[in-house]
Amino acid sequence: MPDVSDTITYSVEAGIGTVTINRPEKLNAFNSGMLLCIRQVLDLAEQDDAVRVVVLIGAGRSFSSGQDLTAVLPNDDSGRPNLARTLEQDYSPLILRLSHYPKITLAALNGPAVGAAANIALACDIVVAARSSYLQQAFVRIALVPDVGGTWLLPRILGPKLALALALTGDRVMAEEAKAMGLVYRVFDDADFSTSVRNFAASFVAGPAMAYRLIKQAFGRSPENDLETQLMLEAELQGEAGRTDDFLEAIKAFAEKRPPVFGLRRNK
Ligand code: LHQ
Repeated sequence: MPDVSDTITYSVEAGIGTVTINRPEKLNAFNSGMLLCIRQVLDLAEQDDAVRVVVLIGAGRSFSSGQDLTAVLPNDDSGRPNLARTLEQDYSPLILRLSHYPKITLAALNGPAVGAAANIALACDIVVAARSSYLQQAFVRIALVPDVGGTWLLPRILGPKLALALALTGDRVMAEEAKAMGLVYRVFDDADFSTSVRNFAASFVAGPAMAYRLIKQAFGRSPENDLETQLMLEAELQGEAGRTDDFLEAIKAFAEKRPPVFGLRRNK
């Protein structure tokens, strides 16, 4: 297994690539190197055929407390922090990478996901959360603007009023409430959170990898498309899905009244 860094660890087991944000003494606050490391690990996981799903989780009692507020940040000419540069260099490439990532990504909120971390979690395909965890657009509490894609994603998930209210108040949204809002897909009990996450992630391992990839493409491009364009895209992607060995197997399994076994031959 690659020894990525102390603060970002990576392991692969039974088709699940697990990226752990591992700086528990700072509640997994991000610095520049950690964000770069996550991108490098995503590259490794993409290239590794054994990895079918990538899980992002925190070590200890937090998912992540967001940007490390004690890190030395670049300054502008006047000597004030140049947060735009931090975003452009460290965060935006990660968000874009996640939004175009071909394999399934799961954010597993073992604890609070605050500020930038909340929006990194939401950039993953599916968010699952421990019952005691929460998401927080905490930016306003330190006189900042939601970033890391929050102002793009939140209105699309929640609608404009609720998204704006969360941004203006910086209120914590507990796991069950986040589920009711559509931010979180499943809430698991804290006591067996890691087992529940593993079982949930495992449910994708034996699934149709190419269909997952194509589904992600369809949903990824939907926001920019009108209906006609999206219908054309669906036809194109479905055309591709229909040519896979997995689809042939599914039809055969249906006729034979048995569950399909996907991935028998490698689909490109
Ligand atoms: C931390 C942090 C942290 C460093 C806890 N940094 N040490 C901004 C700038 C540029 C570009 C990118 O985007 C952003 C957006 C952001 O993400 S801004 C950051 C947003 N996050 C926050 O504002 C959260 C700050 N943390 C907190 O409010 C609290 O720590 C929470 C409410 C998360 C947890 O509180 P507690 O459970 O009471 O834990 P704690 O505060 O005692 O934290 C434990 C340690 O972790 C402590 O260190 P220490 O050495 O004193 O034991 C904290 O200083 C450290 N820590 N968050 N973001």
